[in-house]
Amino acid sequence: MRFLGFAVVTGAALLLGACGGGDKAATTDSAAAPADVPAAAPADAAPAAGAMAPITGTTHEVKMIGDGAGYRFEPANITVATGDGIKFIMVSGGPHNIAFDPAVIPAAAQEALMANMPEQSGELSSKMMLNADESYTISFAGVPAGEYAYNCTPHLAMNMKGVITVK
Ligand SMILES: [Cu+2]
Repeated sequence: MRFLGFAVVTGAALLLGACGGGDKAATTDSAAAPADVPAAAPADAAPAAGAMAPITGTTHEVKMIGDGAGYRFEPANITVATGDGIKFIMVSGGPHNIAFDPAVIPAAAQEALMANMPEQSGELSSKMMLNADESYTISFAGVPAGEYAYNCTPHLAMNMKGVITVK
């Protein structure tokens, strides 16, 4: 009876010992984790450079129209300052979208435009807009000065094109 009791106590002590060792290992792991955080932070911050740059200037409006006179952006040619935005408004004759041709947009501008175009349906292409008053706003903050030709993918053949000049 006494021997049995001793065995039980010893067994409990061993279990406690095992738990203590486990806790100690866990503590060591969590203590090591904070040391990894500073190293990981720059990697996490890097994608933020590709995050949308907010509009800091004027938001211009361009209407997207399809009627008896044809398919068009109005105005088709617009000049904005870096930091301005353009709100494209669906008026009639959709679906319309705003699509830049990656083949003719310089790399630095592509990167900025990609970051500043939410809900892309394709590379440098906005979502499709079918209903009147739907809109799509692109920020030109961080977009280098230059002339950027764009078109409406569904109506490219009908010459629905425009040029945005950023200066
Ligand atoms: Cu269109």
